[in-house]
Amino acid sequence: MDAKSPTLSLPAQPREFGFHVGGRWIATGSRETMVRLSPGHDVPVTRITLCTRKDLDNAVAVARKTFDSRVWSGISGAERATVLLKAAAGIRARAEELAYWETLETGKPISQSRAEIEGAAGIYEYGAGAARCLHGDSFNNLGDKLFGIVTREPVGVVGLITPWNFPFFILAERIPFMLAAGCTIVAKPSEMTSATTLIMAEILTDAGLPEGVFNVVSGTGPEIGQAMTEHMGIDQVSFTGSTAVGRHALLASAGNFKKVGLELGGKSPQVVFADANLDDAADGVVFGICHNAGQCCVSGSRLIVEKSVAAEFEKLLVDKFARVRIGDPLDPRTQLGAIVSAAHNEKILGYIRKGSEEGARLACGGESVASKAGRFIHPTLLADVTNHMVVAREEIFGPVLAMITFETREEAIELANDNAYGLAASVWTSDLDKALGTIRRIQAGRTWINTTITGGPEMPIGGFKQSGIGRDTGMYGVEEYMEVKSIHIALGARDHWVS
Ligand code: TXE
Repeated sequence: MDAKSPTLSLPAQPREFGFHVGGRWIATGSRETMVRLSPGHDVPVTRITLCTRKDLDNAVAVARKTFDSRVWSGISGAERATVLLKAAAGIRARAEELAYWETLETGKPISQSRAEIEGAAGIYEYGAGAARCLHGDSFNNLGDKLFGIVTREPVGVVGLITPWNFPFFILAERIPFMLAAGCTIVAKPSEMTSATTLIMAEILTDAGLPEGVFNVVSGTGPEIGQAMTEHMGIDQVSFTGSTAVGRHALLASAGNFKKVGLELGGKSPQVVFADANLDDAADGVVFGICHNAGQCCVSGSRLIVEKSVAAEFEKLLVDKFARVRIGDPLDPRTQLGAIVSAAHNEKILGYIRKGSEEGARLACGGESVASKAGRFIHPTLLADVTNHMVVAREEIFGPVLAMITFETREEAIELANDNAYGLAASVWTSDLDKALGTIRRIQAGRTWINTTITGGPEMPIGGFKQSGIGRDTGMYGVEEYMEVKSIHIALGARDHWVS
């Protein structure tokens, strides 16, 4: 594999970032830093500041003061929308820069980064619309002497903790909704992928967001992330990451009973019935496990296929997996990029070994791609898997598909639901009754019929069971960052209690 991109070159030296609080860059100074190596090239690409707890306290104080000043929460939805639309334009103007740094830090293909940046701009535009659509309820049925109004108010200061798999896109699935609601934010990106979150702070400032509304404190999870979940000055935490750390975040948030939104892991089923268009289904299943090298919370990692077509479907998958273009993430032709870190790479390969030990049959893949630099794993199909094997139960978070067969629809539903996670699911069939009848009984927050991993900001995301709490995006995503207040208004003369 050629490690050198035909179109984009690697940076001569790592780009240095300070951090961004109160609408301004703050220089690293004497703080420690962390250098990020590009997963596809093993070359230093960014240098990130490891902020201290004091930096976090300062950022929270700024966000609090800004919230209380009502400079953002007190203006109209129309004014908030103007800023969000300018932010979308700012993203588009810097799209190529954002895509470049996103690919360098994550190892994802540049074509994918470009599509995500464009998609993210659209989410800010949706957020602008949402800011103007917020409304409450009124109750005219409380009798002639009482009238009720229900309003929504921004929750306050939100702590936003994001992961490394979709640093910019996940940010876009949160920020516009928090801002539409009128909240102020302190964000902490994954220490592996902070660049585009920091750039976003600059874009928002340039778009006219008042200083102190959006603040970024870079640093590690155990230090800054943990401190955020514990922080008494934060009203709500939005955490996206592993289920283990999510549980930890929930417990740590109990200090001031802050609201907690969690989007966690998944082991999402792809249910393929014999009457599906098998070629389409195989293409969708391959995309669903290869997109972002299987490092998506909604990767379709458990294939549940009807036994009568299992052999034919397996052949289709093996053929398609072999044709997925693996390579330099900076090459626009690449479809499957690098694995985010050496430790994660080892974890994925360990799961593949575990599958073989448990009796799964390696139908294809199973090993690293020989390359001069970076780390890549061939798309892997583990066949003859049963639902109790570790490879069918745990989130592998790599291009590794576990194939399980079923004979009846009841069995398919049972297999799909027999897992601690409930983030996403797909069903493939040409029978609409069967499709809806099945999807209605699968415990998952984001589902698809005859497609996978697609959608738009209108549609809510989030999980059932151990995949999380709460919903992001859509109008549900704005409400997530608001408190509900009931206002009771007395009408007419009071009937006195004291006679
Ligand atoms: O996630 P972490 P990691 C899953 C996936 C992956 C595994 C581990 O299975 O293999 O998680 O990935 C911050 N308090 N997902 O280790 O540690 C951290 O700095 C508060 C699924 O990268 O959960 C980062 O910003 N925050 C997932 C964020 O949490 C803490 C996406 C996520 O990191 C913290 C990523 C702490 N104590 C991984 N410790 C998805 N749902 O898409 C760390 N963090």
